[in-house]
Amino acid sequence: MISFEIITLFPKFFLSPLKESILRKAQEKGLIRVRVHNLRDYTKDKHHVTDDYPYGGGAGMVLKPEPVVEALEETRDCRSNSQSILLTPRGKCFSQNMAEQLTNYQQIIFVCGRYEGVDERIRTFVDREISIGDYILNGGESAALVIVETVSRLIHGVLGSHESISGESFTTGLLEYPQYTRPKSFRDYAVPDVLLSGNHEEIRRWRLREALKMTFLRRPDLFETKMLSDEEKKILNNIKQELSMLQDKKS
Ligand code: 6GU
Repeated sequence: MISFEIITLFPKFFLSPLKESILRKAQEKGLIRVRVHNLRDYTKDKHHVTDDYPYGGGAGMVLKPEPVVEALEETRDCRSNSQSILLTPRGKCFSQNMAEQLTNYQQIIFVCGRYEGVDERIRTFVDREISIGDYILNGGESAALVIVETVSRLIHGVLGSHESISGESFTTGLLEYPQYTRPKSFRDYAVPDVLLSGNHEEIRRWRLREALKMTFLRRPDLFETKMLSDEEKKILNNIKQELSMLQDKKS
């Protein structure tokens, strides 16, 4: 069982996302536990102040260190192998690889930063800093949900067999091949014949080719890190030839 602890100024933000679908079932099955902690509960002053004006002046407020560090220390389970994460646009960019690493911890504690900033000294009290991409959110709350969901679905038993992850993109290192369901023809757009052929080997090869083509066209950067099998190399070369022939015809 992996425990996620989320330290936030906006606990209600998490109410419905954690009560739906796969994350709800994962909690009911006891595979994950998610607890949301209100940062204001860890203040010691009468007015429960969590932020203050920045020294040196400037716009916006800065998250104070005392409540955050108090929350981290009260939440951390010393008996389990625990990882604390500050969510901030300055962090290392989240990835499927990072999610796989995080499944090795028994407890993951998130501190949701605010976009105006957190007191710099908070950074020395967390194990790492993570961002979920190159854009600015109002705070780390959405990022915490993204990471909880990504890590949870890697835990054995969270997905049913029909939702299996073995063939999906970023597991194979390729973008996914196109999928179709009924009807066979929709507004003059037909399902590719090969998928109706019942020939499993041909279908496998078609899907691999489409996945390689999609990746080559949209995310060629993924090939920089992916190891290709001999079959994949052959198909990819064939795709490049085909595409360059199409180019030649146009010009
Ligand atoms: Cl973790 N926080 C904020 N405020 N913005 C972000 C982010 C995190 N990741 C991407 N943008």
